[in-house]
Amino acid sequence: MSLSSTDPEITQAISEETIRQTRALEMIASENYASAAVLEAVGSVLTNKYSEGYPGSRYYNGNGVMDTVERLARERAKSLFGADHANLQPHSGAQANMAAYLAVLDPGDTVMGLKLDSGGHLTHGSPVNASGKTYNFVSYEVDRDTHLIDYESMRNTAKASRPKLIIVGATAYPRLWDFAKAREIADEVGALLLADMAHISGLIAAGVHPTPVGHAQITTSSTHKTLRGPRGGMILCDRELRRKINSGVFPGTQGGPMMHVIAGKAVMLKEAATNEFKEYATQIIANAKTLADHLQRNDFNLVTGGTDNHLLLIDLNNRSITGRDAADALERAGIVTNFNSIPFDDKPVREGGGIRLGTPAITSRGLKENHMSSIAEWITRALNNIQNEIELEIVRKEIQLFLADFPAPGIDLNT
Ligand code: DSN
Repeated sequence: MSLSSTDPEITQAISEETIRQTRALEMIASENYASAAVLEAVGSVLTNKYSEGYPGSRYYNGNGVMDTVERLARERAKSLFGADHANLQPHSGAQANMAAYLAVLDPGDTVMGLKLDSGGHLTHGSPVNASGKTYNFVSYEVDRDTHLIDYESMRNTAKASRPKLIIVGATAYPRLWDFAKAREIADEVGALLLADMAHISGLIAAGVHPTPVGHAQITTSSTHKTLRGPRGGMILCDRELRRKINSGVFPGTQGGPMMHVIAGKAVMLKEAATNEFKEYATQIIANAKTLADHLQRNDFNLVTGGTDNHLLLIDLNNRSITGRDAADALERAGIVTNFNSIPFDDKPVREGGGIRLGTPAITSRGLKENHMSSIAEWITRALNNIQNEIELEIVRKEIQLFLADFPAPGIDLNT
């Protein structure tokens, strides 16, 4: 029986969400459109199977096909990123991080991560997250003036706190990382280096952002951001850490892997090795840089003064509005973003002094540099009129009309 005949409410919700995803400018930096092939794999019968363990060593029978799927995913990840070992079982980027910590740390160990308002992630030691509750996290920050990662301060903090692990990577940092320098610092204090490349893994796969692999002994990622796969996570690591990392995932922090999602990850990894993917990743950065230029011309302040990757962080301090109010007005105008803390923010986390914008999803729809001036104008009009519902509605209609020429990958509105 089809979903529409058994469950009209869920059918209706999926249909509404499909329309929402196609009619708005999707500019959340961590979101994207998975291909039809990825969606097909994730919606397959592989969801029915229990596969605890790893290829060739499972706790349940009937896993021959699952071994093939997981081996394909593993080999594709190793080849794409040049890694010794890959584990595709983490259910998410957060799970990948927790499994990696369990693999190499003991409770109470000191770990260094980027502070949340400098662009860090919850799992990099936030006190409300299991990472911050289990390990003794110390933070490094971006430079107070440039808002760039300050490697000298990273070195000084590392020397003072002697961490066992240093984490590099962010959710809201618009510039390139110097992974070689971070490894140098980690070596100086005898720490392991973990790179959380969740946001930039698609750019790294395409070779348009420096890779942490070869510098960080462990690299974690989600698989659905710039990589454009199904929602999930993965871990890459040096050969020597292979067993510890595998145990950290299963049985350390997870039970049965989601084999349907691992199949989707395998499909995504094949797509990410193509020339088309390289063009897409190159275009993401070109679009972000062009959008940054247009927004700056319209008097928006960007954290670090621009971008080198897929995201921009607007500092709203010169506009007297909070990130939350700005993001809400943008949504009413058909531009979906998120409010975000900015470095040294004086606003509470749930208000945010800025908004984060990303170009991955709009690039997947085929938008190019010449479309960025229109997007900057729509953002400007919306944020100059956050209480003018008529103007917000006019912008929303203009965007909807514009997007009709750019079908969203993986979405067939005729079915
Ligand atoms: N929630 C993700 C993001 O939006 O950056 C990080 O996991």
